[in-house]
Amino acid sequence: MKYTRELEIVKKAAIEASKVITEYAERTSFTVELKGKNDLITDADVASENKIIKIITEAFPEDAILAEESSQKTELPQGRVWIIDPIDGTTNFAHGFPAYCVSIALWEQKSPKVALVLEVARQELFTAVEGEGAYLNGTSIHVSENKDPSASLIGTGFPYRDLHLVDDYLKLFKRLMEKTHGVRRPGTAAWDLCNVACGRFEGFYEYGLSAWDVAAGSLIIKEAGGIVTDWKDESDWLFGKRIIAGNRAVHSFLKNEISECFNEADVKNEKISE
Ligand code: 2AM
Ligand code: CA
Repeated sequence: MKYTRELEIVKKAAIEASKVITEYAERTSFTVELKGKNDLITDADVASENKIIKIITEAFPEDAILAEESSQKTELPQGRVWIIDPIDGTTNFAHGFPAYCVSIALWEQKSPKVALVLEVARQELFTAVEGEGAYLNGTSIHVSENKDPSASLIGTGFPYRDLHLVDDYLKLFKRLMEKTHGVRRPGTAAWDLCNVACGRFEGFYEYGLSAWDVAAGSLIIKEAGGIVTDWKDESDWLFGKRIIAGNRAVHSFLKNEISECFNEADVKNEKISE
């Protein structure tokens, strides 16, 4: 198996970070600050990120880091890059709502090679290595085989910063309420993607997400047999700020529904701001 040591180190980093996050959650004495509009950061995010970066850089000192709370964020550094979200679902964490993750991916030569998402409250550990399948707590997982959109459960995230597409988003939301078993909004994109990977959701879509929210979950879905694209059905999902994921049939259904509800320019390249 390739990347054995990387997987071992990333598991160690995530488990240590999860202990840090749980200590803060149990103390309930963390500070909450605003980085921007509706954009929270707690001292647990910073402590988790410091712990992960320390463990990864000690093991792989040559590798670059792209981490939510401490890096320059608009493009990937050269070479091997660890893409880190120390808490995905900070708003949930800050309110004591139990759905928040550590998300870490190793990016190399244009794609993620190793991925880990640890949902801290449930201790669900999702892992994948390119070409080696996807696992939940060590058991192999696969996307749902249900091809029927009308019997599917769909995950999404609500827009929270750049709200200029909200009317179209709500149009899509209404159509999906009518056409599927339902729509869920857990509030942590990394875990949403893993819920597609293990077959709980048939599909997922969102706009406005950042690279560290989606890097790991996307490899986990692909290794579980699913599809991940941007809204143009192309591969710019890491920095493109628009993502669709699912089994093949429901991915295609969501792609068509999105093109029915959003202008072509918004599907393609209209800017979505930070
Ligand atoms: P974060 O907790 O790492 O910021 C939910 O739709 C997704 O969007 C989460 O992955 C969350 O990641 C991201 N997000 C960023 N800012 C957000 C906010 N203010 N409210 C909700 N989600 C936010
Ligand atoms: Ca985060």
